[in-house]
Amino acid sequence: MTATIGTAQTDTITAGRELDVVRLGPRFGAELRGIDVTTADDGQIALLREALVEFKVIVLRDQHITDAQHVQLAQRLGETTIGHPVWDSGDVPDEVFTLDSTDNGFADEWHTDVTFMPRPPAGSVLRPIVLPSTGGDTNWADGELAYESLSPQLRGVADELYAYHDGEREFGYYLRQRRGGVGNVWEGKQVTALVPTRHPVVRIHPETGRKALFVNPGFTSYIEGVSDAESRGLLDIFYAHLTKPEHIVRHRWTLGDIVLWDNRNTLHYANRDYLPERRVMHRVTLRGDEPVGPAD
Ligand SMILES: O=C(O)CCC(=O)C(=O)O
Ligand SMILES: [Fe+2]
Repeated sequence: MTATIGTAQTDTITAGRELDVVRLGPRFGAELRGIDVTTADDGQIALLREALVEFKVIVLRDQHITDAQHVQLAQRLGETTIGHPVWDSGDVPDEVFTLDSTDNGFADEWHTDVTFMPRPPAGSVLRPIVLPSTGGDTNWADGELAYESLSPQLRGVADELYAYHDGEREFGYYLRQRRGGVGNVWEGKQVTALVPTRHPVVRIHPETGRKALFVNPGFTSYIEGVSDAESRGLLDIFYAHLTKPEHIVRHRWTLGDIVLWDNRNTLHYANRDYLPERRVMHRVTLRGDEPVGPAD
């Protein structure tokens, strides 16, 4: 399988079949055309999987699928997880996580999905169910671009650091009040508490070997082994750098879209600018591995 990635706006990647690639930005993100996920053959799915690693954020359009087809697509791309470690998404398949603005389902803080668990998802597959007339765009930041554009000196510091990620602030109250302290079964274990988990600040991508800045304001609570002030200062520098406009692509949703992202090297943020209109999204995540850093 070859992937021809040039500097033009439109490239073609080939795997027996061809898919057109329209870039979302100069460095990452792409819309793939010429695939129908309900009828795609194995070659096309392999190409989609490869494009996901290559471009980090993939947009597909005109895919009007059901939850079952959404889960099937994810299962063809990897191993699926349950929807979420603690969230009860209601009357949907176990693999589906529902974000409904009428049930406090917002994502207006930069985050990487589920980094508060030891094995955060490798990827996420998201589609809109209800969209506001305008607004509710989603933004992704590229942690590899951010790492590469840090000064070499700070890259050297970051390479050595570890940080704790904690789901308590976001989901602790929900777990206790809404679930009575009994969440879902994640990685074969019943989640009854959100225990801070330690990850490298720089993550080496298991498939490409590339390094990404792997901290996020949603879940990272502090950097290990430095003072509180140093931890806050370093995280502020990393967050401001990760979310520089040059490191971001933004998607304006239409019903029928599917967006897939590599959750090992990106962060995302959903604009909360459409209230009182309603927005509902369904997400299925792919099982990931334990993050590995340069010092491991
Ligand atoms: O609603 C969105 O656009 C993104 C929500 C989110 O953070 C997610 O699906 O992981
Ligand atoms: Fe998310």
